[in-house]
Amino acid sequence: MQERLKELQQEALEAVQKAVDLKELNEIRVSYLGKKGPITEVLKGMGKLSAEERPKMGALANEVRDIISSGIEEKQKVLEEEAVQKKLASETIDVTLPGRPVNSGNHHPLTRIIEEIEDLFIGMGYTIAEGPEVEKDYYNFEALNLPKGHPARDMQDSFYISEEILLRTHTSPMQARTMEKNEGKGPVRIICPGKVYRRDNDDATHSHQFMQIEGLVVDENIRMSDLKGTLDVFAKKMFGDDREIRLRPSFFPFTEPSVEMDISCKICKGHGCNVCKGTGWIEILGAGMVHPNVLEMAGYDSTKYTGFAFGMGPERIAMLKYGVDDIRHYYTNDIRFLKQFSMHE
Ligand code: 2NL
Repeated sequence: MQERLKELQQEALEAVQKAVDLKELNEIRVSYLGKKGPITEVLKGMGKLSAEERPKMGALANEVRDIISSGIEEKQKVLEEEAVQKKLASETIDVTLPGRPVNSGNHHPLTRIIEEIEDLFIGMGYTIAEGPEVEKDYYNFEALNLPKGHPARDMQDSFYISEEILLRTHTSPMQARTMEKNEGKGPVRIICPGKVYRRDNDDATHSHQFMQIEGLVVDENIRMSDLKGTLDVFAKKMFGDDREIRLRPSFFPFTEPSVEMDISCKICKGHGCNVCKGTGWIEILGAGMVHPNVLEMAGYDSTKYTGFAFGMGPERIAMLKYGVDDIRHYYTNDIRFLKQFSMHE
């Protein structure tokens, strides 16, 4: 019996040594140390032994069991370590690989121009006023000195929702609303950016939906020279200190007098090129002194209060600043066009 136990110990330890993985090792554990294993089998024959030999044999059986058990445990540690090493080897990370680039977006060129203009005027004490794109005929036309039947209403063919409601054709209605809210008191200093709509066929220079940004100042003693100084600061900050401005007489129903502002052409320095069409000057915006009728309709005493206003198209400003040649680029969202503005942020 003693020999048989030693034999089993030898056999089991050899099998443990040969085990190649944890699964095989577990099978060995079950087959040698389990309830139906050979050691239990041997111990069943203990009844035939003398009382003297029985405890000795029991002790030996336990010893053999312990030896096999610790042999398995040791081998298990070795196999587990091997498994970890194997996994590490097959999953190595090359820390020198370059990272995957993150696809970052950027602001739309029109958003950038609008924010740049907003910041510039915020720096001069203006606040931003935004309002509805679906507007009452009253604020879009009537309050701006464009009564029903006025020829300028035909000039701006509009998208009407109903007889009295339309898509705004300019951002001026928001300025009329702000003046009305101020109940005849100054000062008003606002910038109104936003989408506007006109019934136009889209081409390189026309879009049925586009952006406008307007400014309005109303207070006592506001003069034409305030307008001119403001526009000069704007032109120099936006296009460069080396730019000159000039004002030409013009006409808008909501301003009197009305002007158009040009900036000197940087490309030919005033000598004439194809951007300025040989004139040396580039048209940038329209402006004027707020018409007394507009002030009165908004609740101001036009003998006491005066104001100036200006309006421009961010598409045109961005075209001049970035050299964009077709207004449709702004609205067709070709990623190759939009990506070109990412490095200027
Ligand atoms: C242009 C010209 C202009 C205004 C807009 C305005 C607004 C009120 C009162 C008086 Cl509430 N005027 N806005 C004045 C002159 C010109 O825009 O060429 N825009 C693209």
